[in-house]
Amino acid sequence: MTHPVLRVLAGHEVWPPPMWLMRQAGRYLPEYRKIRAEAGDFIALCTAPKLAAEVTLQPIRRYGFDAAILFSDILILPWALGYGLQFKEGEGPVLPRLEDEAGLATLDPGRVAGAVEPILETVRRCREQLGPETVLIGFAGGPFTVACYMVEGGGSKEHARVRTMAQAQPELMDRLIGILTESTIEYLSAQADAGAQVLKIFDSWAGVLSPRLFERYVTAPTTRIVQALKQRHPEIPIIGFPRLSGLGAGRYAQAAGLQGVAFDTGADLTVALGLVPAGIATQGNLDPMALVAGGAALEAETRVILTAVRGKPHIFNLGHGIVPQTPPEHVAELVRHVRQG
Ligand code: 1CP
Repeated sequence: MTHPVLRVLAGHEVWPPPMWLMRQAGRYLPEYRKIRAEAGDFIALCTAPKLAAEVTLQPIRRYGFDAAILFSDILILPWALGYGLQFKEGEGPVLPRLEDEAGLATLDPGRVAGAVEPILETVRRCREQLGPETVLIGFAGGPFTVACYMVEGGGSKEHARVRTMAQAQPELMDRLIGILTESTIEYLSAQADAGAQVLKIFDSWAGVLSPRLFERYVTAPTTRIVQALKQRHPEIPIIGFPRLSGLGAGRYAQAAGLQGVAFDTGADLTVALGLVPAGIATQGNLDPMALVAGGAALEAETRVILTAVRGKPHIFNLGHGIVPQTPPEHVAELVRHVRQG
C-alpha cells in the first residue's frame, strides 16, 4: 500500500494527517547534542554519513514521525561549489560576500558531484535503516534563498544587499540564480537516485521579494528545477516552501508544477487553502512557539490547523523549524493530539 505521505502528495486526503516537523533533528534533543559534540563542527557532522544518518533517525525512533528528513543544510550547496562556508557557534553561517563577477567566477559547478558524495551516502544509509512506514525526504534550498546567504555573507534581517542586487544588477543576479538552479537540479536528482522518496525546496526568504522579482527569482527557477527533475524522476513528489510569500503561495505551486506547498506560521489556512488549486497538497503550519509553550496553547493551535485541513490533502508540520528551547515532551504531546485527529 502506498505510504500516507505519498498518498497525500498524490492529492488524496488521509486522516489523521501524516506528520513530520521541520528541524525535527536538532539541538532540542539531548541525543543530538551528544553526537553534535562528538562531531565538533557542524559541516563535519553533515559530511560524516554514519553520524548524519544516526541524527536523521533519532526523532523517528523517539516519535515515530511519518517522514524522516535528511540531516544536512541548504548551505551545503555553496560549500560544494567551492564557496567558503563556516558555521560559527552562536552566530550561524558565515560566508564570503558575493558582490560581482569575480565572486561568480569562484563558483565551480564541476566539483559539486564529488563534494556531495558523503551526503548521498547519508541518504543511502538512512533509506537502508528506515522501515517502510517512514518516507525519506531529500532537500535543497531554493536558489534565491541560497543566494541570500551568499550575497549577504550569512544570515540577515533586512536582506538589503541581495534585494538591491536583484533590482539594480539583474544580469548578475540572473547568472548567480542560473548557476544555483542548475547545481540544485544535479544535487536533488542525485538525492533521488540515492533513495530520497520526496524532495523539498526550502525558499525561506522568498517573501522578501516584490511580486515581480518573486516571479523571476523564485517561481521561474523552481519551475525549471521541477521540470528537469520530472524528466529524470517522473514519480517523485516535490514540496515547495516559499516562506512569507503570503497570497502568492498557491499560484507559485501551480505554476512550478509542485505536488505540495508548505505554509509558514502566519498563513491563515482557512483562507490560504482556498488559493491552492485542487490536487496540490499543503503542509504546515503550527507556530514553533506553541510547541515551546505546550499545554492549552499547543492544543488550541493544533486544533485550528486540524479543523482547517479536514477533507484536504495535508501533511501536518510546523510553520518554521523547531527551536532549541523546545521541551522534547511537548513534541510527544503534539504527536498525540495530531494522531487523535
Ligand atoms: O549548531 C547546530 O547544531 C546547527 C543548527 C542547524 C541545524 C540543526 C543548522 C545551521 N542547520 C541545521 C539542519 C537543517 N537545516 C536541516 C536538517 C533537517 C531538519 O531536521 O529539518 C534543514 C532542512 C535545514 C535547512 C535550512 N538551513 C534552512 C531552510 C529552512 C529554514 O529553517 O528556514 C535555512 C534557512 C538554513 C540556514 C541555516 N543553517 C543553520 C542555521 C543556524 C541557519 C539559519 C541562519 C539564519 O538565521 O539565517
